[in-house]
Amino acid sequence: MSLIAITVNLLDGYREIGYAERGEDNMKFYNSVGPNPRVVKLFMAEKGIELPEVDVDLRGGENRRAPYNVDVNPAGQTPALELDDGSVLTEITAICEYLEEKFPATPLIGASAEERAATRMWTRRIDLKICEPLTNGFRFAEGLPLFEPRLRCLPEAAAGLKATAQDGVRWLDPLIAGREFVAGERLTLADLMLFAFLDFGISVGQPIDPAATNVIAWYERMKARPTT
Ligand SMILES: N[C@@H](CCC(=O)N[C@@H](CS)C(=O)NCC(=O)O)C(=O)O
Repeated sequence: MSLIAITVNLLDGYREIGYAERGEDNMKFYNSVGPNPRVVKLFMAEKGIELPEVDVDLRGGENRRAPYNVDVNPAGQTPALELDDGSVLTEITAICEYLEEKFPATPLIGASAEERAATRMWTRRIDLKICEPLTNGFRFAEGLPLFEPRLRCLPEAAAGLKATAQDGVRWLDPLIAGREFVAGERLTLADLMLFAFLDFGISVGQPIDPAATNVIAWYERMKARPTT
């Protein structure tokens, strides 16, 4: 956090009378379509954080060209969070961890070491078992025309990746039986990530397996939240 000078306007000019922390209102969120930016948007909405936004034209490939992939994110992806000192954070879990520390009210990662560890465990499980294969299943099939010029695509893997994501959903299903949220009785980053990606999956032809009744009931509860 950088400091800004507090000044008073005197007859002979401005005089510094102290310093204050530069506010979070100097942060800037690079947004676009897609489930990854949506995770952070949901995280901010649940916490009541509002930041200035820059809309990146992902379909037009703006994220893969200079200046974005030089000045903002060398990985050429969204989202990104520019901090008030001008540095840039990327990777949705890192961005959410940062926001949690800056805005600890309404904890979505956790208020204790145990809660934070549990959230990170569930977030990682959901990312690896569901989000990654679901997204790559899309990129290598329906998304192929958009993604083939951008990254190595494995169309032959698409069906297997989609099935792997459904395996992950079926694996999760009995584990959340009787729970309000993925990690128990509190809303966490794991819920927001799972919701954003399952909702995206539904929109691109990867519906939730109807046999996963606990996940479907959880999804409906999440969908009814005012923030989603
Ligand atoms: N691991 C990254 C994934 C970011 C990502 O895949 N973003 C997508 C949007 S949902 C993207 O930029 N896709 C366009 C592209 O790769 O050109 C994160 O956690 O932020």
